[in-house]
Amino acid sequence: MNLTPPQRPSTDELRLLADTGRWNVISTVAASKAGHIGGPLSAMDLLVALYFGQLRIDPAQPRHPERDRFILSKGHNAIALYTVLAQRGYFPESELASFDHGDSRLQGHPDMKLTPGVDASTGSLGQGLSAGAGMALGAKRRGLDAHTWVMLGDGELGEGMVWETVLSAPRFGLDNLTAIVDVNGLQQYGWPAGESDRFDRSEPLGHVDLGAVFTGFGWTVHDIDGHDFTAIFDAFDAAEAARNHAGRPSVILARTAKGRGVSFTEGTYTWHNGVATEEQLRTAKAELLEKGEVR
Ligand SMILES: Cc1ncc(C[n+]2csc(CCOP(=O)(O)OP(=O)(O)O)c2C)c(N)n1
Ligand SMILES: [Mg+2]
Repeated sequence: MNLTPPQRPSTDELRLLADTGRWNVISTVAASKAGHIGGPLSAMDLLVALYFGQLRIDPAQPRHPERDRFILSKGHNAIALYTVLAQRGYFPESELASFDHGDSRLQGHPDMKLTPGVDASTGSLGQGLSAGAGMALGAKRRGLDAHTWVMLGDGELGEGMVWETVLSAPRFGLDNLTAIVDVNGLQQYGWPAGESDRFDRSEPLGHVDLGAVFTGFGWTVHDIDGHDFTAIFDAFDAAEAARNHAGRPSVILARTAKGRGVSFTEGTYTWHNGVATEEQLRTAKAELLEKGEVR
């Protein structure tokens, strides 16, 4: 392995990157007139921490065989991944303006054949963890030290295929696999409910003790605040230290707020996806870029 982990930026630098990333998400989606907001904003701190402080990658060699892999299993959050890839130097930030155009490399869901830095094509929820387990198993069989990270949504955990891998990854001893669940407490609709409101918007997994479930299947669980960079890196360090030692995969249950960082998007399902008005863009910009102090 000749790729090394990046020098971790300071917390202030990470916050600046994340807030800029959030602004890129909401402004890019507004310009392209379609796209997701809530999940990209909840996942942004985790993505910035991964790409700027964790992954052993080289943007100049996106297909380096020994690189760490990252799979955004909740592929509808593609714009969050694109903005962080651009910030990290995989392609120019100006290219974000082409998001979701027919001839763009930046499609509405990630396409590994189009976009430098994208390791798996996703968008049909539930599939990324299986692909990640395959990559992790392949790395073990080839004697590569690469680590595979997979991010899932909490609503996505309703997909049965996720659980096939939750069951099998410990059996294969995949301690080089880490799942990150963005537990933002909201999915797109929810459980079927009454006639007046067709959907129960409460937490998709509010009735499930996720930590106990993953532990029961043989995973090591880290339950953290997904907006606290210290907690994020503590969990990353523990998952990293497990590689080639623990004999079991790790999962990070990252407690986040959907729509994090913008007053009118935070904590509401209505901004799962959406296009901000000019006035909303002004508000978001003021809150993210012009607040004059670091949160
Ligand atoms: C197999 C499949 N079913 C349905 C959808 C449509 N869909 C896109 S996002 C979403 C909700 C996902 O919620 P969650 O996993 O919690 O994502 P987040 O809150 O992080 O955006 C749904 C149902 C899909 N992309 N794939
Ligand atoms: Mg969710």
